[in-house]
Amino acid sequence: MADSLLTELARIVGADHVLTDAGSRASYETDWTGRFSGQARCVVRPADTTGVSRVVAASAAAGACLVPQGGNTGLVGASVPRAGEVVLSLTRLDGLEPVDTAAAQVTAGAGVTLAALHAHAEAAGLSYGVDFAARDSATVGGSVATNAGGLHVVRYGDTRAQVLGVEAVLADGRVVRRLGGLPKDSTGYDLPGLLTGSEGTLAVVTRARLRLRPLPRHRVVALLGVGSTHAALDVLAAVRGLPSLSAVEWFHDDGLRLVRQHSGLPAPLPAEHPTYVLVECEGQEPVTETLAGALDGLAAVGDVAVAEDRRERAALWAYRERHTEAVAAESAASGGGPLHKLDVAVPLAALGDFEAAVRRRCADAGAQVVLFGHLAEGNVHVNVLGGNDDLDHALLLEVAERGGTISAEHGVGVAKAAWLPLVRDATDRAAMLAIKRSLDPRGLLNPGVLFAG
Ligand code: 2HG
Ligand code: ZN
Repeated sequence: MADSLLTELARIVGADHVLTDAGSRASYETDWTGRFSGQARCVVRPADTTGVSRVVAASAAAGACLVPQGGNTGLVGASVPRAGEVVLSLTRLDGLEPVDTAAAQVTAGAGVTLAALHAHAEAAGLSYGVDFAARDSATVGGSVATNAGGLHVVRYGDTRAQVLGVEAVLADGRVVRRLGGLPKDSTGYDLPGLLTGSEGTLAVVTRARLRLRPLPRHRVVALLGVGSTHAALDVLAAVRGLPSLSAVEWFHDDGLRLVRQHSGLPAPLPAEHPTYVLVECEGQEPVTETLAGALDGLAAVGDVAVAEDRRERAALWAYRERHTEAVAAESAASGGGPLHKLDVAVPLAALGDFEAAVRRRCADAGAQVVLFGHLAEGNVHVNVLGGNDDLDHALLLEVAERGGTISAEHGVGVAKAAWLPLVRDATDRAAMLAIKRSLDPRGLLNPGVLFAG
């Protein structure tokens, strides 16, 4: 049967950029984890904002639902189709405007990868404050849509803290544009702030005006072996006040074992430890002495490796950054059922107790769990090999009971939509739904994401 929407989309973007056959659609239809997947009516790849606007308008006229997609590195099922939606790929919107060095800002297209954004900023002597392991594929649009956090929130804040403006296509195809980048502007509602973290449910982000920072001239990374999460928190307390502090990450011996097994990396420290903390400092002046001073005499620290040189720093970061791929490889190799990834955060005062409860529940369920994440924010990546929804429910209850959040930086997506009531009460959800309904009254944008059913 002829699909007149496909004909119309091909007229807008060119037939080469409307993917209809199963083979060319496949990589857009399954997410990075392989856990979320569905069939798309087609994948459409406009080249610019006008193209996105026309695609959205044509889809709306046909009553077709859209799933916006960037680098498809999301982990909550928000960027893949679920029931025959049109996948709107933004990867061709990869334009980077010249860096405004006086304002320390840049405007980037939704399809620019984080790696390309970093390189562009660095070439102008500046840096972008958000970074994470999926940088080579993850895009500006996707990171704005999820309000991605990453490795340096302790210093620079999350993506929302970098977003000075956005350009976005509304559900009917009209374009809202706020890219002026004025640091002071108190005229009305903060639409860029609202669209940041809206997971493609309110509008399609096409460009973002982003804050940049001075490029640090000095960096140091220390990997510390400690006895427990409580000891890791002692390290955090000791470094928290350093103005140069740019990351405090943590993982455990079980995660390190998987990383080494799947990457072949050597042991990072002479001895093995139950828990590891990675601390990074950066600044315009040398930072190594300051970090050493803060750690000096700290009883919690068993062993330490320090790196200043770029290559050696990357070598230490690899033990933390390669957890995601190592856990995925282990899950695939063990064939022990689906990998459930819960990105949560709890108040630091509850972290040790939360960790114990998670380990207990997973052991009782006969599931293997690997915990790692961003210690400074109490952001735990709970990776359950052979997980299931009942166990997710029990674990997310443990989070909520401690005043935590069910999504710290990956978004709610479809993965956590059913659990939104755990952390957002009825009034709060009604206010969010009112916003959704006023901007997308027909529910065409990313249905099933954020709000279940
Ligand atoms: C990270 O911090 C990412 O490495 C991925 O947020 C976390 O794989 C995960 O669970
Ligand atoms: Zn993370």
